[in-house]
Amino acid sequence: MANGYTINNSEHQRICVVMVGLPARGKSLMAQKIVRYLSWLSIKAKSFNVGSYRRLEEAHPSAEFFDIHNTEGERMRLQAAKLAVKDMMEWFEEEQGIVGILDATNSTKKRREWIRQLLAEHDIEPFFVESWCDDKELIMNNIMDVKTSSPDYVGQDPEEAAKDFMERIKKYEEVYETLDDQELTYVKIINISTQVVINRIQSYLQSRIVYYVMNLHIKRRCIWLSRHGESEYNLTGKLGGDSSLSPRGQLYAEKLPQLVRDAVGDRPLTVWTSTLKRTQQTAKYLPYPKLHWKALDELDAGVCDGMTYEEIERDFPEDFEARDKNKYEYRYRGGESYRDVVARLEPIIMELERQENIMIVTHQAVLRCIYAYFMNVPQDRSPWMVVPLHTLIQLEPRPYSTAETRVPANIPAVSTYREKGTSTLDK
Ligand SMILES: *[C@@H]1O[C@H](CO)[C@@H](O)[C@H](O)[C@H]1NC(C)=O
Ligand SMILES: *[C@@H]1O[C@H](CO)[C@@H](O)[C@H](O)[C@H]1NC(C)=O
Ligand SMILES: CC(=O)N[C@H]1CO[C@H](CO)[C@@H](O)[C@@H]1O
Repeated sequence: MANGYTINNSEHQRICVVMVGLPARGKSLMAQKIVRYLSWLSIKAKSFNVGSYRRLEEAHPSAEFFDIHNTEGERMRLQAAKLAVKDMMEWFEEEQGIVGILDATNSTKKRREWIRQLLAEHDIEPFFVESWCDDKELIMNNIMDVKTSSPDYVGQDPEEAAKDFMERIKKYEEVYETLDDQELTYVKIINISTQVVINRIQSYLQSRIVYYVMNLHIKRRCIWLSRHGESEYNLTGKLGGDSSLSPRGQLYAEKLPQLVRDAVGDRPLTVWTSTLKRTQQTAKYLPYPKLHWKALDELDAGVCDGMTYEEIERDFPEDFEARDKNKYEYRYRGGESYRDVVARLEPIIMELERQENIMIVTHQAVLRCIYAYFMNVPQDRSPWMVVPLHTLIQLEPRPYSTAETRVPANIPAVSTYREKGTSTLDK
């Protein structure tokens, strides 16, 4: 079975991304996004949050706990950091991890040196990622998010929690040393990418992570997804091709502007489609700027293009079975696999991270891959997800999850869904 990485990691490197930055600088959010992005690209990644280890011993510490002169607090924090590192090392060894993320404050040079040495002993490369910010408004917004969602403050008065949290930040500020160690590999993101400082980036994998975190922003926005309206091919169950919409697909295209207006309101929007007729016809009546991307074209079914599932099962039974066994890896003869689609979608995901409100009208397999990225759906499940025709999907990325709403257009369509392990013959 194919086991190649979508991102080239030919150096067989193991990297520990060490997050650096004061509280409320969006470190955990960044750590989670890096994990989600790399996992989507089949790179084994996991985040180890020191705070959650510390919480095992001290669930609701006060700001005093974070005072550098509080020896008991310092002992417990060091203990938590050690536990997190120990679990991470085990994960690298036992689960063949590639990118481990140490999500902690690590505010001093001394602490960074401690981690660097520890990693060197295990042949793991340290890569420091600092989120540095002195924009008061950004920090306040982050504090609001933290005090409403941090497990440290469950059940506490929000005002008190915010005050305590600001005290805690002050304690860290007293000892905080920003990254400027010439010999370390690091990226320092200042004021959410207003300025980015890069030092000693050495491998391809590191440079991909740098590129990714540079493109992140934290503005509120939504992404809307829709499959194209029912096509002529869908009526006959054929795959691929470049057919036009069926009459019911056409109805969906006509109803879509109202559906989108109700969801989007007066926010600015850009519509992306594939280069195929059925997505462009679906988006035809949407009164927004449009872009056509080749990368959004449907999964290429190769020699099976234009065939029905029945014909494939009859003519290429072993292919039909192989695809059923591992739909993510299966590559059509002369065509593509889901893994191939993910690889060509990477620039789309990068651009989506940079943009604000975007609507994408595309095809079933492509939509599944994009959806899997935002909703963190594992690869054994994503190719089997049900994405109905004639439905608008709204995704709203939030600090710790993505909220989803589905708006059906109530226009009937053939179901083109085939369940895993089912035959299309003799039915
Ligand atoms: C970050 O943003 C704040 C507020 O806009 C500004 O005052 C500050 O100078 C910025 N810092 C840097 C290093 O760009
Ligand atoms: C619907 O038809 C299009 C061709 O018009 C095809 O690419 C797509 O795979 C079909 N959907 C399914 C799941 O059969
Ligand atoms: C959460 C965490 O481990 N932070 C540590 C980073 O480094 C400083 C200085 O050694 C420690 O005091 C923190 O506990």
